[in-house]
Amino acid sequence: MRIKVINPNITASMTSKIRAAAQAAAAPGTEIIAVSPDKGPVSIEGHYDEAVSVIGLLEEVHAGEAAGVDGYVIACFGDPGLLAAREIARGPVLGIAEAAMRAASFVSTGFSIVTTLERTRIIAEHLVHAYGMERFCRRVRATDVAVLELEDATSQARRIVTAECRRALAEDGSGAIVLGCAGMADFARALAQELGVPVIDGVAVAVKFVEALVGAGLGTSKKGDLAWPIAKPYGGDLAYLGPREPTAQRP
Ligand code: 2AL
Repeated sequence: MRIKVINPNITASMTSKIRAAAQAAAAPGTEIIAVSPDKGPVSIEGHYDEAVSVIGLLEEVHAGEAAGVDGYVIACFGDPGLLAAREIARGPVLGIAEAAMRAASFVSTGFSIVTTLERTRIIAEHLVHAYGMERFCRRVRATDVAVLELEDATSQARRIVTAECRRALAEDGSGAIVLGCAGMADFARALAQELGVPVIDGVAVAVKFVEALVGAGLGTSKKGDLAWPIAKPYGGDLAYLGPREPTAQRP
């Protein structure tokens, strides 16, 4: 089975970290293809960053479809372009935020999300509502750690995230922690040991969920709003993204 894990920002060190987390989670027969687009923001910390990142992300999904990839993980906690990516993919496409929240709901009755900036915290709250996870998510907490600080070994990011997780467990009545950024993937294992509760990195659980779905013979429904995009010309620099007839495009 081949799973393409897409970091929608262009920071190579973060893609390496995401690759390592995905490979550590993957079953022996799973090949992880971890990539980031060649265009877009260095980090995704707001709606605008997300919107611009989606072009490069969709290019990677198109390339994955041409290569016959079995499923995808969108490795950014905003789950940018998730439904658009599902429209153009045969197999399952999972975002790390949705995967992490659903995993947390299996192992606790309530969890806290610990994320990066205050504005990202608000976006994560939107996702909690979009995914119907209000009954499980007790609180979303910001750390004011910028995404690229997570790539800087000399920064205080790890210490700050750990302290916020401790506050979450003390104050929120939560039984699990969801890490609210792909750049925190390498914190999960040690944090779980340190805190004594499940600490969920969305990259790892999204890989496991894709393996399970593909293994169960499940792909993205092509009935309704996730059907192939309607064939039509697109103009200007984006003409190459114009949807073609599904039969012509995907035999
Ligand atoms: C993220 C993430 O996972 N990758 C990125 O660039 N920004 N999420 C976040 N909450 O800051």
